[in-house]
Amino acid sequence: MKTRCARTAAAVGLAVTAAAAGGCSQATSGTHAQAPVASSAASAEPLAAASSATMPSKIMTVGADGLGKIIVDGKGRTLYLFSGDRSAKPTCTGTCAKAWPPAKVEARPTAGKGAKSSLLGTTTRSDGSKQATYHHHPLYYFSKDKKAGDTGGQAVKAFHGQWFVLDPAGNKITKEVPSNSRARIVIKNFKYAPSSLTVKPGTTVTVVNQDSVTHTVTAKDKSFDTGNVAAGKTVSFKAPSKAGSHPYNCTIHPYMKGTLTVG
Ligand SMILES: [Cu+2]
Repeated sequence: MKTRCARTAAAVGLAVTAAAAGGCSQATSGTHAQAPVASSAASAEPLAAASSATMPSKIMTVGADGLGKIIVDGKGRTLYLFSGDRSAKPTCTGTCAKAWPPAKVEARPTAGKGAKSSLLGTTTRSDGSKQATYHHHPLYYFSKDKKAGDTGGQAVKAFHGQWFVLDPAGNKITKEVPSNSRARIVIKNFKYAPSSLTVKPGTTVTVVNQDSVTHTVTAKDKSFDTGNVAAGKTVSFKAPSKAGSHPYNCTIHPYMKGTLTVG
């Protein structure tokens, strides 16, 4: 660990050695949940600052609806590659980097669940900052993705290239996101995904039960209730017509909880 950190710091140069050292001590501490990296955000532009709050000290995979397993940061925020990057040298700068904030890091990220440690790396941007790479692809956020699970940048064409999510092997996924997946709740492993979903009033919400037991999606305020959704079945219900937050759970497994926000 020490050898790798020393090498990383040397490669980047004197200017960020202190930052890199900070990253190293963090990496050796074994805790990655809340990276103490806020100090570097002060001089960054607003979007980059927003993304630096979720710097990918950890890279992992999650199942994204309609896309399969994709690469995300430690907080579940979707990461993209840019087809315009022909090598590990990032070419998205200026206006591009405002729309697609680079996943800046201070040290090589660690591999969380599903990610391959050997595919993780960093690259140096033209301004000297460091950006996380996966399978040599510089990683970016999409500025319109607001929360974990958002994949609004998938297959978007912008800045003379196209943007794609990555599979666990580090290859681009070219599939489009199914248009109906925005209002979908998938039940898997006794969990709702996403556990927090925001839809427009009256939207038809599809519920897919991928478990081998029956579940329900039942609003505490009774504004919606799927009733029993048998294993493997798909049902739908209509979201309430008034704006508001509607916590729900499974009447069979009350510890299963989610929130549907209408707004
Ligand atoms: Cu249940």
